[in-house]
Amino acid sequence: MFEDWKPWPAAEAQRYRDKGYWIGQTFNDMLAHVVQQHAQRTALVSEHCRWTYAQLQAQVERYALGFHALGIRAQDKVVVQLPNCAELVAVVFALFRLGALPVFALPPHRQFEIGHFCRHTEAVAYVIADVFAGYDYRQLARTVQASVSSLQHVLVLGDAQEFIDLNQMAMPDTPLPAAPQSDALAFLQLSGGSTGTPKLIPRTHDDYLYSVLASARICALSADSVYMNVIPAAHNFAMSSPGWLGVLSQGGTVVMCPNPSPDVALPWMQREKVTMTALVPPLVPVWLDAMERQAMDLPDWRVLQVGGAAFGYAMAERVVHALPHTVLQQVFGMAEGLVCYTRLDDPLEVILNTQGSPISPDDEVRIVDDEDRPLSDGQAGHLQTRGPYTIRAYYKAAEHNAQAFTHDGFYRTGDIVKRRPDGNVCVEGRAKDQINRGGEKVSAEEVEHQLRQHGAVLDCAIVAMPDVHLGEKSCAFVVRRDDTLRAIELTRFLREQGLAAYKIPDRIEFIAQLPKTPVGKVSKKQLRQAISERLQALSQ
Ligand code: OOB
Repeated sequence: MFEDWKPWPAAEAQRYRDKGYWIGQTFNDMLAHVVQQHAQRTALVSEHCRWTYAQLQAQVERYALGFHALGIRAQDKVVVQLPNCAELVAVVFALFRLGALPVFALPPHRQFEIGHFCRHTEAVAYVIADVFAGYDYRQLARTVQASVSSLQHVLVLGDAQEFIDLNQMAMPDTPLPAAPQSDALAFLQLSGGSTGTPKLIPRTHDDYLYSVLASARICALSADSVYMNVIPAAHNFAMSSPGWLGVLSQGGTVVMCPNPSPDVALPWMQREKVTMTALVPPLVPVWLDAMERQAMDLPDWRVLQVGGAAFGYAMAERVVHALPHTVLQQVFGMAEGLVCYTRLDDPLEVILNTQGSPISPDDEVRIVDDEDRPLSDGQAGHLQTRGPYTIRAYYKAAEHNAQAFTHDGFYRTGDIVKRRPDGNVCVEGRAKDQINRGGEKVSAEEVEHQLRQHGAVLDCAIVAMPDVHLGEKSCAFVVRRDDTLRAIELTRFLREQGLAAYKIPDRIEFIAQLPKTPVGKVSKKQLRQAISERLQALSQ
């Protein structure tokens, strides 16, 4: 059974315990501790509520009793797809309390992704909001439930229609079973992916709590911290780097903002006296422009984190000038584990030029050439990593695991980096077959596979193309069976397959045949060059 499987070899796990990284506590212990210390402080603010720690705990207990009464048990999987709101936090802690595993979906995911998560994990329940950003998730739940036999319950925040109202669950007075142990799996996180189907990342209480508490220290969080969550709360950056879990671990306040647009988010920053927030690179100029237009001053704002995708020197410099009282912190991380931060007291040169250094002294960073031979500092190569919070395998993906991890347990990140003699890492590029649309990751193979399902597509290849706003967008090169096939027909087809909108190619180029490398593989390098040149010619 997979559930008995331990993500780290026993000897390594013992080493991480002996070194004091894994402290034998769960997120339930963390919450109990912080509630005891800070019961009356504000834990969460969101569109419709403002909860103290005591109120958060009461909400967690209600949800845990309700889920238990429905029959949700330890190790059951529950797909959670909620916008940024206080209830998301309460649902997650309630599942932790039962030892059930949240499977974190993002709001843009549609039936292709949600169906896959539910089937792959044999999820018993699916938690959604009724409508968010104009989209009715109940319709999605109907489609998914009709095709996934394990899915017994759909829980809705808001108007539940025929489903269960999350806030009206029956709560019989039966005692809850024992809470899980710290070495148990806590949840399944989503991988950005470079394969045909999205992979799931199994994280334990021990390893994740370590990364959260160490991140909280690095970011100097305290009970006075007010962190605003504008990027999706289910993403690893927002959850744990140090994210809402880090802030809650210290008794601070988490402000759940449902929309990252400056029209919505900046007034929230002002009203709630936010001290820290995390953005993906494309949001940075949009926020700075809006602040300049409105001559807005945010005197409480101490730290701005930027990560998830490449953040250029020029924009980093603009931040430093535009926000003289705010420290910029670059963050380079991955849901599989390793997170690097520039430190708050680093020299400006480090903050502007690097993506920082790892959380843990025991994060092993190895930079190798194409043949896995180690390179020295200053040389750019493939980043491989192993450590106290980096997984050793994906969830139920034996075949893929054999390629994604080295025989000695290092994760092949797919990133091209170099390490400076001072230990800071600079991200130079990417070797994995992925497009990073300003932090949203698209697996080329996954979308190519879907495109090939169309009868008029003979072959296709998807590559990244440069984009001023997002850094990268996706371009699909398609060899068509006949000339009548139009790009719009292909994008409509992908949408009908239930693919999340951010995965739909931003551009489709028809081509007579795909260029090949000498060994006969599709040359994505040539395709990337072709589309960059074409875009450059068009812009002249
Ligand atoms: C974060 O996590 P994921 O799992 O969505 O994506 C990980 C990948 C990295 O392997 C790298 O390719 C890219 O996103 N990335 C960056 C970056 N931060 C992430 N590329 C260039 N510069 C950066 N600063 O994206 C994530 C998880 C935790 C904290 C922060 C980001």
